[in-house]
Amino acid sequence: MDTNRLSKTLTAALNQQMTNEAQNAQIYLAYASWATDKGYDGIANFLFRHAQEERNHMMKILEYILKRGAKVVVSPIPGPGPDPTSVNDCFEKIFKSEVENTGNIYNLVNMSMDEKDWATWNFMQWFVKEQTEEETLALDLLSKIKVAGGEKAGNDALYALDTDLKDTPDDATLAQDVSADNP
Ligand code: OFO
Repeated sequence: MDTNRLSKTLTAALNQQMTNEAQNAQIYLAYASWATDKGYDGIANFLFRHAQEERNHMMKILEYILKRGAKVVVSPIPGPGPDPTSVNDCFEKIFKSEVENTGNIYNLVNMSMDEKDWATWNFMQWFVKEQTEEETLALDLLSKIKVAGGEKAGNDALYALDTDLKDTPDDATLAQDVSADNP
């Protein structure tokens, strides 16, 4: 009796997404190590925490594949690419990789809709919301570095940013959670 509830195509795509999430964890780990090396301990703290979030995303997908009776394939993780050249570059790269990952998530949503696999479609909605949050967070980081002077940010501004990021919450407020009383 076949107990597998996932198509071959979706199984392959979900396995690929596991690797994408693992690669994102490596990117955050690499950038956190770079930030530590440069003396930006607050930024590093934020990035280390985020690396862990990406690993959790990978685990959620792994668990989902198994729970649907399909096969998990753990693949080699591509490298994180070159280190950032500045704090500004670091945040720009993070925003870019989050936007890319949103594209990967949307593809999975489209595929599950094409197959009318509503269980997978429903599962992926958590990731759609998460990506909106992560893009918002990355955009907030970019705004902060822009206010601090972007590529030209001086030591004082970078120090203030570094101190601020140490305590920055891991989640951003989404538009749907805002009210007129609480903008
Ligand atoms: Fe897995 O959320 Fe970022 O990419």
